Amino acid sequence: MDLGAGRRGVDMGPSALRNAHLATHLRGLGHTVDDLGDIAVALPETLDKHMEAGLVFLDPIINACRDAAGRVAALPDGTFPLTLGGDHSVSMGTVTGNALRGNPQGVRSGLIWVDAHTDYNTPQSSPSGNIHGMPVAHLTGLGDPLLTGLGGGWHMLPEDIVMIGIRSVDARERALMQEAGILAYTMKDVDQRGITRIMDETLERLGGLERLHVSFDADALDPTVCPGVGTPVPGGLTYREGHLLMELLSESGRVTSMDIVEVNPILDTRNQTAEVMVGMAASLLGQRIM
Ligand code: DIR
Ligand code: MN
Ligand code: MN
Ligand code: MN
Repeated sequence: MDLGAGRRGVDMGPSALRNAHLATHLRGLGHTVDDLGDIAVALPETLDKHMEAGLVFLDPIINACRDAAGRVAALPDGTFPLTLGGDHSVSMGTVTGNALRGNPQGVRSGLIWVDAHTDYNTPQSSPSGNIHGMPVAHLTGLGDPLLTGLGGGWHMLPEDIVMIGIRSVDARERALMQEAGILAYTMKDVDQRGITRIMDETLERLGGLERLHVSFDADALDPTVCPGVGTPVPGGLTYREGHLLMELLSESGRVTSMDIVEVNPILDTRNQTAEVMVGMAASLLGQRIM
Protein backbone atom coordinates (compact mmCIF):
# COMPACT_ATOMS: atom_id res chain seq x y z
CA MET A 1 0.00 0.00 0.00
CA ASP A 2 1.01 3.62 -0.24
CA LEU A 3 -1.83 5.06 1.84
CA GLY A 4 0.50 5.97 4.69
CA ALA A 5 2.89 7.98 2.52
CA GLY A 6 2.56 11.50 1.21
CA ARG A 7 3.19 10.52 -2.43
CA ARG A 8 1.87 7.77 -4.67
CA GLY A 9 3.96 4.82 -5.82
CA VAL A 10 5.36 2.67 -3.01
CA ASP A 11 2.42 0.30 -3.46
CA MET A 12 4.35 -0.83 -6.55
CA GLY A 13 7.45 -1.56 -4.45
CA PRO A 14 6.75 -5.29 -4.09
CA SER A 15 6.40 -5.64 -7.88
CA ALA A 16 9.69 -3.82 -8.38
CA LEU A 17 11.45 -6.05 -5.85
CA ARG A 18 10.06 -9.19 -7.48
CA ASN A 19 11.11 -7.79 -10.84
CA ALA A 20 14.64 -7.35 -9.46
CA HIS A 21 14.72 -11.16 -8.94
CA LEU A 22 14.42 -11.21 -5.17
CA ALA A 23 13.29 -14.84 -5.03
CA THR A 24 15.94 -16.03 -7.48
CA HIS A 25 18.70 -14.38 -5.47
CA LEU A 26 17.50 -15.93 -2.21
CA ARG A 27 17.12 -19.37 -3.82
CA GLY A 28 20.68 -18.98 -5.07
CA LEU A 29 21.74 -18.72 -1.43
CA GLY A 30 20.12 -22.07 -0.73
CA HIS A 31 16.85 -20.84 0.73
CA THR A 32 13.42 -22.20 -0.12
CA VAL A 33 11.29 -19.20 -1.08
CA ASP A 34 7.52 -19.18 -0.92
CA ASP A 35 5.93 -15.97 -2.23
CA LEU A 36 2.56 -15.59 -0.47
CA GLY A 37 1.43 -12.79 -2.78
CA ASP A 38 0.05 -9.39 -1.96
CA ILE A 39 -2.28 -8.13 0.72
CA ALA A 40 -5.31 -6.47 -0.86
CA VAL A 41 -5.48 -2.73 -0.13
CA ALA A 42 -7.75 -0.12 -1.71
CA LEU A 43 -6.19 2.37 -4.12
CA PRO A 44 -6.15 5.94 -2.84
CA GLU A 45 -8.05 7.13 -5.95
CA THR A 46 -11.01 4.99 -4.90
CA LEU A 47 -11.10 6.44 -1.38
CA ASP A 48 -12.04 9.82 -0.02
CA LYS A 49 -8.86 11.35 1.37
CA HIS A 50 -9.59 13.00 4.67
CA MET A 51 -7.88 13.44 7.99
CA GLU A 52 -9.53 11.70 10.92
CA ALA A 53 -8.11 12.35 14.40
CA GLY A 54 -4.86 13.53 12.82
CA LEU A 55 -4.50 10.43 10.65
CA VAL A 56 -4.87 10.08 6.88
CA PHE A 57 -6.47 6.82 5.59
CA LEU A 58 -6.64 5.29 9.08
CA ASP A 59 -9.24 2.57 8.38
CA PRO A 60 -7.74 0.90 5.32
CA ILE A 61 -4.27 1.07 6.90
CA ILE A 62 -5.46 -0.65 10.07
CA ASN A 63 -7.08 -3.37 7.99
CA ALA A 64 -3.90 -3.94 5.99
CA CYS A 65 -1.78 -4.03 9.16
CA ARG A 66 -4.16 -6.52 10.77
CA ASP A 67 -4.00 -8.68 7.69
CA ALA A 68 -0.18 -8.51 7.63
CA ALA A 69 0.06 -9.26 11.36
CA GLY A 70 -2.26 -12.25 11.08
CA ARG A 71 -0.44 -13.71 8.11
CA VAL A 72 2.99 -13.32 9.65
CA ALA A 73 1.85 -14.68 13.03
CA ALA A 74 0.43 -17.78 11.33
CA LEU A 75 3.69 -18.78 9.61
CA PRO A 76 5.17 -22.09 10.73
CA ASP A 77 8.22 -22.27 12.98
CA GLY A 78 11.53 -22.10 11.22
CA THR A 79 10.36 -19.77 8.47
CA PHE A 80 11.87 -16.32 8.03
CA PRO A 81 9.18 -13.76 7.15
CA LEU A 82 10.50 -11.22 4.65
CA THR A 83 7.78 -8.64 4.07
CA LEU A 84 7.77 -6.14 1.25
CA GLY A 85 6.25 -2.66 1.41
CA GLY A 86 4.64 -0.54 0.66
CA ASP A 87 4.92 2.40 2.94
CA HIS A 88 6.40 1.97 6.40
CA SER A 89 3.04 1.87 8.20
CA VAL A 90 2.84 -1.83 7.28
CA SER A 91 5.56 -2.48 9.87
CA MET A 92 3.03 -1.94 12.66
CA GLY A 93 1.51 -5.15 11.32
CA THR A 94 4.67 -7.10 10.55
CA VAL A 95 6.50 -6.30 13.79
CA THR A 96 3.39 -7.18 15.78
CA GLY A 97 2.81 -10.38 13.80
CA ASN A 98 6.39 -11.51 14.36
CA ALA A 99 6.10 -10.94 18.12
CA LEU A 100 2.82 -12.89 18.21
CA ARG A 101 4.10 -15.92 16.28
CA GLY A 102 3.44 -19.04 18.32
CA ASN A 103 2.38 -16.94 21.32
CA PRO A 104 -0.88 -14.98 21.44
CA GLN A 105 0.41 -12.79 24.32
CA GLY A 106 3.38 -11.71 22.23
CA VAL A 107 7.07 -12.30 22.89
CA ARG A 108 9.51 -9.59 23.95
CA SER A 109 11.38 -8.80 20.72
CA GLY A 110 14.10 -6.52 19.44
CA LEU A 111 13.61 -4.06 16.60
CA ILE A 112 16.38 -2.64 14.42
CA TRP A 113 14.90 0.31 12.51
CA VAL A 114 17.11 1.31 9.57
CA ASP A 115 15.76 4.62 8.29
CA ALA A 116 16.55 8.28 7.60
CA HIS A 117 13.56 9.04 9.85
CA THR A 118 12.67 7.94 13.37
CA ASP A 119 8.99 7.38 12.45
CA TYR A 120 8.08 8.26 16.03
CA ASN A 121 5.30 10.75 15.38
CA THR A 122 1.88 10.49 16.99
CA PRO A 123 -1.25 11.95 15.39
CA GLN A 124 -0.69 14.98 17.66
CA SER A 125 2.98 15.54 16.83
CA SER A 126 2.87 14.71 13.12
CA PRO A 127 3.32 17.62 10.73
CA SER A 128 1.73 15.63 7.88
CA GLY A 129 -0.87 13.19 9.24
CA ASN A 130 0.91 10.52 7.16
CA ILE A 131 0.89 7.26 9.10
CA HIS A 132 4.25 6.09 7.66
CA GLY A 133 5.87 8.66 9.96
CA MET A 134 4.21 7.06 13.02
CA PRO A 135 4.71 3.26 13.17
CA VAL A 136 7.35 3.08 15.90
CA ALA A 137 5.42 5.32 18.29
CA HIS A 138 2.35 3.15 17.86
CA LEU A 139 4.34 -0.06 18.35
CA THR A 140 5.41 1.29 21.76
CA GLY A 141 1.81 2.07 22.67
CA LEU A 142 1.85 5.80 21.94
CA GLY A 143 -0.77 7.41 19.70
CA ASP A 144 -4.13 6.39 18.31
CA PRO A 145 -5.78 3.57 20.32
CA LEU A 146 -6.90 1.70 17.21
CA LEU A 147 -3.32 1.47 15.95
CA THR A 148 -1.73 0.82 19.34
CA GLY A 149 -4.26 -1.98 19.83
CA LEU A 150 -3.05 -4.07 16.87
CA GLY A 151 -1.18 -6.51 19.12
CA GLY A 152 -3.94 -6.96 21.70
CA GLY A 153 -2.05 -5.95 24.84
CA TRP A 154 1.42 -6.50 23.33
CA HIS A 155 3.78 -3.55 22.77
CA MET A 156 7.45 -3.04 21.97
CA LEU A 157 9.58 -1.84 24.88
CA PRO A 158 11.46 1.37 23.96
CA GLU A 159 14.73 -0.15 25.24
CA ASP A 160 14.37 -3.01 22.73
CA ILE A 161 14.48 -0.62 19.76
CA VAL A 162 17.65 0.59 18.01
CA MET A 163 17.51 3.00 15.07
CA ILE A 164 20.31 3.46 12.53
CA GLY A 165 20.82 5.98 9.71
CA ILE A 166 18.75 8.76 11.30
CA ARG A 167 19.02 12.28 9.86
CA SER A 168 15.49 13.71 9.79
CA VAL A 169 13.44 14.12 12.96
CA ASP A 170 10.50 16.50 13.44
CA ALA A 171 10.66 18.89 16.41
CA ARG A 172 7.89 17.35 18.50
CA GLU A 173 8.90 13.88 17.39
CA ARG A 174 12.39 14.48 18.81
CA ALA A 175 10.89 15.30 22.21
CA LEU A 176 8.84 12.08 22.14
CA MET A 177 11.92 10.03 21.21
CA GLN A 178 13.87 11.52 24.11
CA GLU A 179 11.02 10.95 26.53
CA ALA A 180 10.75 7.32 25.49
CA GLY A 181 14.55 6.91 25.65
CA ILE A 182 14.87 5.21 22.28
CA LEU A 183 18.45 4.72 21.10
CA ALA A 184 19.01 6.32 17.69
CA TYR A 185 22.34 6.11 15.88
CA THR A 186 22.29 9.18 13.66
CA MET A 187 24.40 9.69 10.54
CA LYS A 188 26.78 11.65 12.75
CA ASP A 189 27.31 8.51 14.83
CA VAL A 190 27.81 6.46 11.65
CA ASP A 191 30.40 8.98 10.38
CA GLN A 192 32.17 9.22 13.70
CA ARG A 193 32.14 5.65 14.98
CA GLY A 194 31.41 3.47 11.97
CA ILE A 195 28.91 0.67 11.38
CA THR A 196 31.06 -2.04 13.00
CA ARG A 197 31.11 -0.46 16.45
CA ILE A 198 27.48 0.52 16.18
CA MET A 199 26.51 -3.05 15.36
CA ASP A 200 28.59 -4.45 18.23
CA GLU A 201 26.75 -2.16 20.64
CA THR A 202 23.37 -2.86 19.06
CA LEU A 203 23.72 -6.63 19.31
CA GLU A 204 24.90 -6.33 22.88
CA ARG A 205 22.03 -4.05 23.85
CA LEU A 206 19.52 -6.47 22.33
CA GLY A 207 21.52 -9.37 23.78
CA GLY A 208 18.89 -11.32 25.66
CA LEU A 209 16.22 -11.23 22.99
CA GLU A 210 15.40 -14.34 20.97
CA ARG A 211 13.67 -12.52 18.12
CA LEU A 212 15.20 -9.62 16.23
CA HIS A 213 13.30 -7.88 13.45
CA VAL A 214 15.04 -5.62 10.93
CA SER A 215 12.83 -2.98 9.35
CA PHE A 216 14.74 -1.44 6.43
CA ASP A 217 13.39 1.78 4.88
CA ALA A 218 15.11 2.31 1.52
CA ASP A 219 15.52 6.01 2.36
CA ALA A 220 18.12 5.08 5.01
CA LEU A 221 20.54 4.67 2.12
CA ASP A 222 21.81 7.79 0.40
CA PRO A 223 19.51 9.10 -2.38
CA THR A 224 22.36 8.59 -4.87
CA VAL A 225 22.18 4.88 -4.00
CA CYS A 226 18.39 4.65 -3.65
CA PRO A 227 16.78 7.46 -5.68
CA GLY A 228 13.39 5.71 -5.76
CA VAL A 229 12.02 6.89 -2.41
CA GLY A 230 9.29 9.40 -1.53
CA THR A 231 11.16 11.40 1.10
CA PRO A 232 14.85 11.45 0.13
CA VAL A 233 17.24 13.03 2.65
CA PRO A 234 20.86 13.74 1.65
CA GLY A 235 23.75 12.35 3.64
CA GLY A 236 22.58 8.75 4.00
CA LEU A 237 24.26 5.37 4.36
CA THR A 238 26.59 4.43 1.54
CA TYR A 239 26.11 1.24 -0.45
CA ARG A 240 28.87 -0.44 1.53
CA GLU A 241 27.62 0.78 4.91
CA GLY A 242 24.25 -0.77 4.09
CA HIS A 243 25.83 -4.06 3.09
CA LEU A 244 28.19 -4.12 6.07
CA LEU A 245 25.23 -3.58 8.37
CA MET A 246 23.41 -6.51 6.78
CA GLU A 247 26.52 -8.71 6.71
CA LEU A 248 27.21 -8.16 10.40
CA LEU A 249 23.58 -8.87 11.28
CA SER A 250 23.75 -12.00 9.16
CA GLU A 251 26.93 -13.20 10.88
CA SER A 252 25.27 -12.70 14.25
CA GLY A 253 22.72 -15.33 13.24
CA ARG A 254 20.13 -13.58 15.38
CA VAL A 255 17.77 -11.85 12.96
CA THR A 256 14.46 -13.70 12.65
CA SER A 257 12.46 -11.45 10.28
CA MET A 258 12.80 -8.45 7.99
CA ASP A 259 10.83 -5.75 6.14
CA ILE A 260 11.90 -3.92 3.01
CA VAL A 261 9.78 -0.79 2.66
CA GLU A 262 9.35 2.53 0.88
CA VAL A 263 10.71 1.48 -2.54
CA ASN A 264 9.03 3.84 -5.03
CA PRO A 265 9.41 2.68 -8.66
CA ILE A 266 7.72 5.83 -10.02
CA LEU A 267 10.53 7.98 -8.66
CA ASP A 268 13.30 5.48 -9.39
CA THR A 269 15.95 5.20 -12.09
CA ARG A 270 15.60 1.91 -13.99
CA ASN A 271 14.64 -0.04 -10.86
CA GLN A 272 17.98 0.74 -9.17
CA THR A 273 16.43 1.11 -5.71
CA ALA A 274 14.71 -2.28 -5.86
CA GLU A 275 17.93 -3.91 -7.06
CA VAL A 276 19.92 -2.36 -4.23
CA MET A 277 17.33 -3.47 -1.68
CA VAL A 278 17.34 -7.03 -3.06
CA GLY A 279 21.10 -6.95 -2.44
CA MET A 280 20.52 -5.81 1.15
CA ALA A 281 18.10 -8.70 1.77
CA ALA A 282 20.58 -11.12 0.19
CA SER A 283 23.39 -9.91 2.47
CA LEU A 284 21.18 -10.32 5.52
CA LEU A 285 20.22 -13.80 4.35
CA GLY A 286 23.70 -15.15 3.82
CA GLN A 287 25.32 -13.67 0.72
CA ARG A 288 29.08 -13.32 1.14
CA ILE A 289 31.74 -11.81 -1.09
CA MET A 290 33.97 -14.93 -0.96
C1 DIR B 1 7.85 12.99 8.42
C2 DIR B 1 8.34 12.13 7.25
N1 DIR B 1 8.68 12.79 9.59
C3 DIR B 1 6.40 12.69 8.75
N2 DIR B 1 8.45 10.77 7.58
C4 DIR B 1 8.90 9.80 6.74
O1 DIR B 1 5.55 12.94 7.89
O2 DIR B 1 6.12 12.21 9.83
N3 DIR B 1 9.11 8.59 7.14
N4 DIR B 1 9.15 10.06 5.49
O3 DIR B 1 9.66 7.58 6.45
MN1 MN C 1 19.73 -9.90 -10.55
MN1 MN D 1 10.35 4.85 7.57
MN1 MN E 1 12.21 7.06 6.04
